[in-house]
Amino acid sequence: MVTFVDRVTLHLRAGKGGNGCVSVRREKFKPLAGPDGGNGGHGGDIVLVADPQVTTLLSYHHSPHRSGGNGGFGMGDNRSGAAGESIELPVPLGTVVKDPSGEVLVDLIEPGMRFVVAPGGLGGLGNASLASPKRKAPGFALLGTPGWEGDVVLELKTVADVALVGFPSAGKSSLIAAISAARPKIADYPFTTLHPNLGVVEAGDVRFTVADVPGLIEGASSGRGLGLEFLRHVERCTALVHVLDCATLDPGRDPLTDLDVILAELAAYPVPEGQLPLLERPQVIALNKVDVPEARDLADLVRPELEARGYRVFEISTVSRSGLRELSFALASIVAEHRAAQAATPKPERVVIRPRGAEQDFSVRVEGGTYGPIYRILGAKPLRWVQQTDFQNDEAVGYLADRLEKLGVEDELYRLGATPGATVVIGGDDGVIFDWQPSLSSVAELMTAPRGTDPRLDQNSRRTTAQRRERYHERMDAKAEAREELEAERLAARSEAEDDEQ
Ligand SMILES: Nc1nc2c(ncn2[C@@H]2O[C@H](COP(=O)(O)OP(=O)(O)OP(=O)(O)O)[C@@H](O)[C@H]2O)c(=O)[nH]1
Ligand SMILES: [Mg+2]
Repeated sequence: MVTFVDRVTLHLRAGKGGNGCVSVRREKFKPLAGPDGGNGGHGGDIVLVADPQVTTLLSYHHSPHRSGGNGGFGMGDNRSGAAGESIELPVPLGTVVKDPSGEVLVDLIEPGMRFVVAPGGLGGLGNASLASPKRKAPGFALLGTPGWEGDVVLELKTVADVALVGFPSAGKSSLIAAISAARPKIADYPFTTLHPNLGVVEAGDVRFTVADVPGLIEGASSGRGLGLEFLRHVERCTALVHVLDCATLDPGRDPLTDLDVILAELAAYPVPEGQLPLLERPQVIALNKVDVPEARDLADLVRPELEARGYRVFEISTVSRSGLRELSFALASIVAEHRAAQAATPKPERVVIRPRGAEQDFSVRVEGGTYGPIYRILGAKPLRWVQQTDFQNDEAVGYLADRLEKLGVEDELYRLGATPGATVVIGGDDGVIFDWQPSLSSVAELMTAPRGTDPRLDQNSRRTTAQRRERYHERMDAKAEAREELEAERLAARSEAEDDEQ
């Protein structure tokens, strides 16, 4: 069975960037001829592409986990790592990409539109690229950063010019089948259509798309029948056609009451901001099934009333095909008029994607902790720099400190009252924790240290075993003292109590 899938959650992992390489060129009489470690390759992106050939999100429903290729590691002799393979995911036109909280990231409505939904990680620089006049022979390289990882929701909204709405079995699917090449399921029981069908209609030199929507009933806006959920597919339509069944034998139903019920339901449908409410769009009426004699009589009866209410009315039959041509041409002219008006007015602003975290370089948040305040550094740059740092390598850690200093992180910490030894965390819950040792940039620049070292790190802040042992004894002594004091207090209290008793 083919299921119609109009909403899927994708679990994405873009490729990781390759690590940079630390390498030193060797020449015959010059064993240390300069750094030549190449850069790591960038991780592969995951890109969504609006593809007119694709009509459903089904393939993502079956395999929602997608990942990009990892970048290759840099190598000696200035060889860069290969870029990770990017993957392209074709999606139907009209796919809306949202983050799990429901915020729209992009609306892929034009053929060929591309959206880098998960950017790959950056390749790390090799030590050749990190060399500078001040740092002639870096003994470290940057690590590749992880690619973007997370979930996005794809939601398909059919992009149709004209929407057919009406009660179940009014003949919406029959109409679409009669005026286009679409072959939807048609049957004489309600709710035959469980998902919108799309057909392309050609009338004169106008080509437009028509969608039918699963039948609506009274109370659809509160979830009866299939509800109004499917109306989101026609949210963007230019015009509506009310398909009214003139041959129904159901008690209490006739074209006029049917229309009023549908109008009430449509009025309850909230369109997204910036779009015209459904009932303010052009609407025409198709009185269907006039091949049945009683239906034709009824159509003739209600027609004047509908026209008096301002509607253009077409009497049609999808069986005898009468009236279809007139209806198609009328719709074509509405669509063409709308398109001309659209072309004349400047295009509405396209969805702009906010670059994540680009508003500010970094921010420092002071949090209260059991052992004094914690200074939490947040921001895209510091987080990336931490990911790029090889914490096994003192020089790489020194480089990180330099970068943070240059960004102004140290100044900000001073401003917020951090003192040497304060706890500094870079990142969120899984951030990296430091004891802050302020560096004086001027001092750092004056110092010339041998390759592979950073003098600031030589001031080893870790206590030696002897120091630790000393601290331990001090603590034990203090504890013993406290215990003695308590004991003395207890005894004093007891003797007092005994005194009272006597
Ligand atoms: N006599 C006659 N019967 C029609 C006409 N159009 C549709 N029908 C019949 O009406 C029934 C319902 O048609 P559908 O096209 O499935 O109706 P629908 O509006 O798509 O219904 P749902 O998908 O359930 O909302 C079918 O048995 C059709 O054969 C028509 O012009 N004349
Ligand atoms: Mg149908």
